[in-house]
Amino acid sequence: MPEIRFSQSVSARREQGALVVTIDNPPVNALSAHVRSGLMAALDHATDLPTITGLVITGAGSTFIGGADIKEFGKPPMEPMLPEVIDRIETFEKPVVCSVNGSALGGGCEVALACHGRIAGEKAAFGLPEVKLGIVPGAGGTQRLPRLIGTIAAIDLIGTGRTVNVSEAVALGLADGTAADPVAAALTLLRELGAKPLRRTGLMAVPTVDAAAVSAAEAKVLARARGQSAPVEAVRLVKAAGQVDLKQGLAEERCTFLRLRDSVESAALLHVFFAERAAGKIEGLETVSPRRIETVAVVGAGLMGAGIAVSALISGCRVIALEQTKEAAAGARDRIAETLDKTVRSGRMGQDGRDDCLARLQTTAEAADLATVDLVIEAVFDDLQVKMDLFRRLDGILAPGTILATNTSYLDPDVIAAATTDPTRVVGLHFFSPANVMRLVEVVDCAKTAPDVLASALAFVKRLGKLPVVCGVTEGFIGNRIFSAYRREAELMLEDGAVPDEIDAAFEAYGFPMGIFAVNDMAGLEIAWARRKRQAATRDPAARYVEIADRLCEAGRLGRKSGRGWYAYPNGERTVDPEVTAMIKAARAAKNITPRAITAEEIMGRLLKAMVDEGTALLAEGIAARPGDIDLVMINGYGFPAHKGGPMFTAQQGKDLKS
Ligand code: T1G
Repeated sequence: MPEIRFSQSVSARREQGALVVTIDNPPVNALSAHVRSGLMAALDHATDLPTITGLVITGAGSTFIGGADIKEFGKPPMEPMLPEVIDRIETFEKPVVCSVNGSALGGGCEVALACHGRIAGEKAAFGLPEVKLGIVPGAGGTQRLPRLIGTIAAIDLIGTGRTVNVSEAVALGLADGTAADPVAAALTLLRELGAKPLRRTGLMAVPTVDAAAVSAAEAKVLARARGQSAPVEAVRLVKAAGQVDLKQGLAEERCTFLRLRDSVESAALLHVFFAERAAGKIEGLETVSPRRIETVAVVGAGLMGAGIAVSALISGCRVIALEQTKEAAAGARDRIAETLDKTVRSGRMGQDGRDDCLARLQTTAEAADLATVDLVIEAVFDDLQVKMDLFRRLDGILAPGTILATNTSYLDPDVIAAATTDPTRVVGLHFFSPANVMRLVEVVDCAKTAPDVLASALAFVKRLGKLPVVCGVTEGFIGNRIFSAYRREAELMLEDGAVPDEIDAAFEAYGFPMGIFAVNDMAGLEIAWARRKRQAATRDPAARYVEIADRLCEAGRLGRKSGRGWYAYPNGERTVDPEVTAMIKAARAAKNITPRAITAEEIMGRLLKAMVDEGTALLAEGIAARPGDIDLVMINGYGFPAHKGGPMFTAQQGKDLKS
């Protein structure tokens, strides 16, 4: 059958009397204006030709429809608008069935909801992830989903923005069935539907449900929202679906969608979305092929190493964990197995997946076993001599193509690389703890790192499902340098008149999960103390230096491990300790500082400024390539609230408002 073209991205062919319409708008078949007009034209065509029995809508490539075209946001609206297209599908006189070949997200899921039948291919996924972009569904999702799958499940899906796979979609009633050849199955369903009155989702009644269950589902979503407004609005709209008619519900949804689309929250989350996509793309690496990485060695399987090993195993790699003794190697296997068990308990992996991972794990005390691996990640104690000795030894054992990565947080990877005969194969992979959970990895482009080694490191991190951010060599890389800067500012404020609890409260009210001093207590104060002692000789004597943390350490207050630090922890509860308050007072008195009250607004303003100033310096030094990279590090490594977009985004917003 010849192809009929309706627009640059929408075409169709006749099959078994129906029109099989394909959306081909790479990369993700977003609902750009030409897709919307193409769909309308296809519907017109089917109306005009009485011999056409109905429509099957599908997507070319691996996505069904990735949603509204977010690159059109902020541009003048172009007809036809999506709600119009969706209304036309739902009220169409002939059956319309979608063959969901891949992800049906946002507007894509809303198209599917309006169809009279939905067949899921094996790779299908459904979701309304709008809240992750700071908005709510804008084309009927909040009104049609509860009609189809019930209010409770709709609150969960729309309020969290999570995506469901095929089996869950079928169980929820979101998909009518699944098939290896979804177009063929959709054509069969179309024939069956043709024989009876069409089921129009928007006209269905929302199933009645117990109010207490709705409240519980709502509470769960709101607990995660942490100051974000989109999930709150999304839940409100889903609940309204059960109380008002479709027309009123849709009008309320559209109005909320348009309001949120212009919000700072949405601008921030879109910035994060695009920053994440940009982070993996490095100028000059576009044509560089990464090396194949299938077998990974992790040297030093402590907490960090075990987490890295688990991530690599889950991604399908073979892993060799190297320890110093046979006993330590056995301990490493236990730690890795325990972390995998935790993953099973959390529901993120099945028992079979765990067994499969363990089957790909080898633990050893023989460095010679690493001879043929593709990548070695060193996660031993952060001591320069230890790491240099290790790299020198490995350099003599490994095949020439093997990549050597260091997980150091503060040491100079160029010095570590210099211990090898081939520093071009050395790169930094700075994971965050716990490494099997945290998404961020700073990929350190060392002075001599070869382009294909950097490209391989990036590809490997992405394969782990993590977020790589490239940075140059500097003490603490991007994240810890910024962390040091705002921690220093926080300590200056202690001298100026604030107490730890006030600073932490302001930080947490802004949206960070935990205050600066509480984080310090959790991580332990001794590593920074040791660093300060190392740096004492070279410190600028004219620069303001806050000694309070040193006094705490000298008093044995090393953080939670020692039972007390910036706070006391009676019964595990974080509590203000008068002893610390007295130490702070004494430090002020020793410097003749008259304390003054500092408001929460000033506290947050000063902390943000410290972050932005350090970020600006990192950009100027060429350590970070883009402001968005800095924002990603702060959001994914340090708990900066994503819906505020990161410090650099916040600073830019401030400038935009002033200009
Ligand atoms: N619009 C425009 N471009 C998009 C896009 C979209 N919706 N989604 C992705 N891209 C671009 C992306 O910027 C990148 O571009 C490329 O596609 C590949 O993306 C009315 C309000 C579909 C699961 O939130 O989750 O519908 O960097 O690297 O890993 O209610 O993209 O190459 O230039 O992520 O294969 C709701 C967002 C929109 C889905 C594919 N939809 N996208 O993952 O590729 S709002 C979403 C994704 C909405 C209605 C409303 C993923 C993906 P570049 P990628 P991937």
